Amino acid sequence: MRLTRYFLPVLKENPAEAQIVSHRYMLRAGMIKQQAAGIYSWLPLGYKVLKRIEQIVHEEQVRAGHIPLLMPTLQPADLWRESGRYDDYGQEMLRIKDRQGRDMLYGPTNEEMITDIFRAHVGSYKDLPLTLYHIQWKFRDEMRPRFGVMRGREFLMKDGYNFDLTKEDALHAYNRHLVSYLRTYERMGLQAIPMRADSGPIGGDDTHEFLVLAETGESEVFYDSAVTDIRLGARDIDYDDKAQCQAVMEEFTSLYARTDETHDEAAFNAIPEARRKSARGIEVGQIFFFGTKYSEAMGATVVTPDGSKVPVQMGSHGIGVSRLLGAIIEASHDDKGIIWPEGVTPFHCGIVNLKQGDADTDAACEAIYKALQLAGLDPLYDDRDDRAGAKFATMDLIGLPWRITVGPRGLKNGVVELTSRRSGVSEEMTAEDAVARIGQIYAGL
Ligand code: P5A
Repeated sequence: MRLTRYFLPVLKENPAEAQIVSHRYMLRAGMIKQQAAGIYSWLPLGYKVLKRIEQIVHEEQVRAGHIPLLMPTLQPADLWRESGRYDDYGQEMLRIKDRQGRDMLYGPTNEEMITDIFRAHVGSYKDLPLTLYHIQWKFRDEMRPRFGVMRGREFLMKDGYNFDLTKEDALHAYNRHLVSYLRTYERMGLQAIPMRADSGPIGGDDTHEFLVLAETGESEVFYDSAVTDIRLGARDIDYDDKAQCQAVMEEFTSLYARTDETHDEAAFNAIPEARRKSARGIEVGQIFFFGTKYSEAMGATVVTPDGSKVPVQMGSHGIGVSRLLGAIIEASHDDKGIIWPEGVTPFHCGIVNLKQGDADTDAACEAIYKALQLAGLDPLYDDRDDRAGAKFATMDLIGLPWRITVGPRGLKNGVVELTSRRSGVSEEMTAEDAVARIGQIYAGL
């Protein structure tokens, strides 16, 4: 993309309404625009990152054997009357009447609807196990929408639902989700720690939240610092292998790590003092096992091998897709702007032309731009007729992890400059080498 043809409405001033750095940078970098409290338009740059995040979520869900589908945002109230949650959900639910006077709602989550789909089409243990998921907009009329996309009223969630014959199988689904989530967050350059939590209005006893440690996080958390040393990394996971998934779950959840709702002072004090940490965190996901809570209320049964009928065992699992943009920026920025991890960056590399209009410099930039595209990469070429300082400031703000700077002085010596946004280190090399290096960096992602 050439910057002169793109839509990147960068703000020079710090927006007064933004209290935390991710919100500030998302507004300044022209990624989002607020339309009402907690409701945002996703401008091209923000939309690009959102799509990158969505793609990673999809890939890791499919890898775990989960099946995508799409349910609507609007739901009939009657489904929620069946589960008993229509009245329980209270003011957070946006209630709507259609022209026939029928009660509708903008879905805050989809347990009821997926249970309805299941009961309409599945009746036998032979069709299990089954996990269906979608990535869809939700609406929760939050009391205090704030911090930009972090606590929105309209927000994008990946929500998945497992259906199993036995509790043991449903717990395997729980573990499978836990492992796939770890992998998902790591691909985004994030460490998200599973912590024992409270199940709130979703229900059930077993639940973990995934927390990214950050001072601006809304959750208070308590943990053994040893938990921050564990990584999933590139290990090979067989998602059908119950023992392996269980072992990974235990590895990640045996050390003390809890949100304030389930915090246990005595257990916490049993940790060696130097490892006892209390901090704040951003909740980027949550997994639940709730057994037959919805299937019993809504008559979602399956015939077992011995011919009897039992309510299906279920759990639900959510990732805060739009919130993740905020969480990634909170975890990865400096005083000049965002620093995107390679896995989610909106463009792979920026190209800065230090002397727009100079025939040689323009030609060198064009050649690099084309070579990067030929290598399957998506560069952003700053071809504006502007000062070098202004171009660098924009690149630093929007946070592309790599920048190639091209100027007449370097070209005289046959070199351009390759700069890492994260380390700030620049290296001179030929344009061909710079393109090859960028190619190598992204090859494994
Ligand atoms: C699990 C999937 C559920 O709703 N039902 C379907 C279960 N869980 S949850 O924890 O309530 O939400 C899942 C994730 O969605 C994100 N989230 C939000 N993101 C932005 N703004 C909000 N107001 C908001 N509320 C929830 C969180 O990341 C949460 O973990």
